[in-house]
Amino acid sequence: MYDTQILSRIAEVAEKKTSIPAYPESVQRVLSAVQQSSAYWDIVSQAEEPVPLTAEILNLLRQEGLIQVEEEMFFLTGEGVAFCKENHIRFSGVRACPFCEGRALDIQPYSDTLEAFEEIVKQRPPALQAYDQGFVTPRTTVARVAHMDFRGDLRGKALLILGDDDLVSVAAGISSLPSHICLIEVDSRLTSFVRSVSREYHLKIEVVEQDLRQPLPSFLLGRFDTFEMDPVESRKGFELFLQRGLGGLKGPRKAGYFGLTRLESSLDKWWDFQQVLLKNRAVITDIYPGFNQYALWDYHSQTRAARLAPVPQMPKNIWYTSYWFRIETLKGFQPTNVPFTEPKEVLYADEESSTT
Ligand code: SPD
Repeated sequence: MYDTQILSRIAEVAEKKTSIPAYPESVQRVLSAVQQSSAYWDIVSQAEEPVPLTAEILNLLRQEGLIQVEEEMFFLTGEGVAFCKENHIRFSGVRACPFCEGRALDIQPYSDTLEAFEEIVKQRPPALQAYDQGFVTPRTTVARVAHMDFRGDLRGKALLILGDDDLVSVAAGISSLPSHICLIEVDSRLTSFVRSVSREYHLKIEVVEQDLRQPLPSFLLGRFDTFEMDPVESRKGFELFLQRGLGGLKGPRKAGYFGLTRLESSLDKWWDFQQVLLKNRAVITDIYPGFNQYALWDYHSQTRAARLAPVPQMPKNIWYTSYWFRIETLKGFQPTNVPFTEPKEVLYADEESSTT
């Protein structure tokens, strides 16, 4: 008979060490992930717990003799196998649909957009850690466009994009579907790139170079049907991005789209995000797990995630993914439009973040 208290004990110690909420289920998820894969970054990806927590849980499971590391790969020990069997902790064997990459959307009608987009992005600027950049794959960007169109939020609609290393403005422009596209972006490399692509391909993207900590300029307030963003995931960062997105919308029953990851935000933090949405009279209509797949970024070795890794491995496959949300505003929503005055650091980093 195995001691199931071990899961609670590990969760308790991991939470104490990382200051990230941990549950016996967090430990189970890591044990299940080790059954799916032996490579560290794949385990992190599949466990879907904040990266520092997964790293700590792996360390503790190793100390408890339930997992072992051989040539930098993770395996259950004999004791670990018996423990998982006894406690019904196992990988189901079900994987996301390879055709749609788990997005439940057919992007075939956008294949011309994808083809042109893939060509254009060959010249894109590399991701900068300073702005938490790390762009999604071209298929992901085009899938975002497809999703907005699928839900009736793109065709003939005015689209506001808040920060765009993913280049959604460009893909939406190539699709020719929106009536208007406006991008607000702080990074001058990206504003120059989008301006030049827009000129060359006649995409008519309005580009405003501005830090989102500043209020939206009045000419952008209440002008849009839809907003899109991939926000930083501190609580304050999310709220700031959301305020700017909502500020751009024309009124109730307009839509917003954004990504949230479980690798830098615990479900407890998600609860806070959802409170912010509710407070702002916005309701979640769609959530797609694993929709956003992020290409590996050059600065990986300089991240906290890399420093915390129990083995000195570099990721070989895409490991960073996020859920894709659609929200709608309801009667009574009243966004604020005030400057963000707190130190910049609180926007980017908290105890759960590890790649910013
Ligand atoms: N810093 C790594 C890349 C992360 C890109 N931003 C993801 C934010 C998700 N909301």
